[in-house]
Amino acid sequence: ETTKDFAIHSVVSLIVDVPTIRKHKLSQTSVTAQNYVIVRIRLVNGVEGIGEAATLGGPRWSEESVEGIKTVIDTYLASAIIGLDARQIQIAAASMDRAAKRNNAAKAAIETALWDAMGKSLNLPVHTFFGGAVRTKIPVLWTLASGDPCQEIEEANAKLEQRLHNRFKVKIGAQTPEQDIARLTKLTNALNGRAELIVDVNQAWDESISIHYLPRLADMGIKLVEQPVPAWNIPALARLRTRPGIPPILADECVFDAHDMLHVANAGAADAVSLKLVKHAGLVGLRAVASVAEAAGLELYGGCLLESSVGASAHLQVFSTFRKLHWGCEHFGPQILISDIVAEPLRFADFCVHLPSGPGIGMVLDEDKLHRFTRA
Ligand code: MUC
Ligand code: MG
Repeated sequence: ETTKDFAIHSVVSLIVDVPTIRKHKLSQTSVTAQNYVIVRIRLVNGVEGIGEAATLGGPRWSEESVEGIKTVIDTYLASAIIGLDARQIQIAAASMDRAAKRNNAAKAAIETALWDAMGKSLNLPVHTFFGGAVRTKIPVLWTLASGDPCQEIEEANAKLEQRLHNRFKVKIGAQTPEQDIARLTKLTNALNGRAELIVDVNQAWDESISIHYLPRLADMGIKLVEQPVPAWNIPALARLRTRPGIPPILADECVFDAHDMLHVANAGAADAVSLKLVKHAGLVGLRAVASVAEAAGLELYGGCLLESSVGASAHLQVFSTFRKLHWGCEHFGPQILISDIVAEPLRFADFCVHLPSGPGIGMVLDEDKLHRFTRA
């Protein structure tokens, strides 16, 4: 095959809204549908690569919304890569960086589609390009986020019974800390050693609330606390970690790029980092952030933004190559949708999500489902 075969012929972006099976409530927002931008990149050789940019409640979890992502792709990023060789991902990424600052979710969706197109052209799964998978399944948690402890206990029990999940992440911070402690007490009592719990505060607390409540979370047996304070307050995280009785801290919104990771590691502000394509601008960026974390002795956590099987399988292509993935992953997203958008969704069994075996990211779009959820 000639280089020309791999030239990028077209870039199409679609906004897709998929309802969730229940309301998902975070500290700052609540969603009843997941909004994605699906990117389809066609090469001159006829192969199509796909990628996904996930958001959570419009521009509330981070600054990017599906409307913004689609506009940036259609107006700036598509023209920056059309005609380039899809195998030269670094050249495409540099061209996108010249065309637009940040916009990491938009860039990640395109980069994913390029890796997928390359993998499908060469008949190789994308993890091959990242050194090859060292595991074919990854422990996966489920997030409890209805806010109603009775519903949450029922949901957790069902997941345990079906052997789908035995670690749960509880979204807190939408209520007062006392209300959240009461809710968590009900959950820990009901689950009583049958499952591990971690919490995500999504930046809702400040340093003094954290000083008071983090030791109480540790006493309850909470294994990990994600982003208790605002993303900017890295010094507070570092001070909190020097206090006795503080559970391990997971950095999420305070780490977007590798520079952020270095800063957090140097400050001693976290024990682990949540890795997400939407934050790191693509698979290469995700690997880079993970490398900085590994070099600093931080643990890796496979993060998500409630992706469909498209975005989730892109993450798994890199997560599967880490020699150590201490906290497993949280790619339960495909299971919270009323329907996936691919022909053969990711498989969940034995408390794990399983790495697909097909070429590229291992996913093929289901055109009917995609059409059903595509925004007019
Ligand atoms: C986040 O902040 O971690 C991931 C899982 C979930 O329930 O919310 C997201 C975002
Ligand atoms: Mg988080």
